[in-house]
Amino acid sequence: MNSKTLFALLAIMAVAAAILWWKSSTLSSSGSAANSSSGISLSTDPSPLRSGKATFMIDVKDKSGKPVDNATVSFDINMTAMNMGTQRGIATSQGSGRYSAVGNMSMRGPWKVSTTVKMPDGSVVNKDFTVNVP
Ligand SMILES: [Cu+2]
Repeated sequence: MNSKTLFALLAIMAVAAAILWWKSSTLSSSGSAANSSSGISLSTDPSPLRSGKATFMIDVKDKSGKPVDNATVSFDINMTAMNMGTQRGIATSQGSGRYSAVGNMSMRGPWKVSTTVKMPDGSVVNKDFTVNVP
């Protein structure tokens, strides 16, 4: 195999890997990188989501990447395109910088999970996530 063929193969593999990675990342954050100096990330159980009850895990880190335990994490869950009623409250601290909230995904489609995190130093960080119920 000459080096041109090898390069073409490597390029194809890189594209395939990128597609797989894109397909496996079901969560997309709508917060821009510019306003996320502190880290707020979201994961779900089940993942991917299904219709019905779901647990949202919100992980909070400070600017140096350390988990933040004494934050107040408010959440608001609704569909992106219609008002499905109010599902909001304060997420429960689980330790290690993780906070959990339960939502009821009563309809398939795109949902928005808005989080507002009040850090122990009093600063407030907002971050919205879009999740899909297939
Ligand atoms: Cu709906």
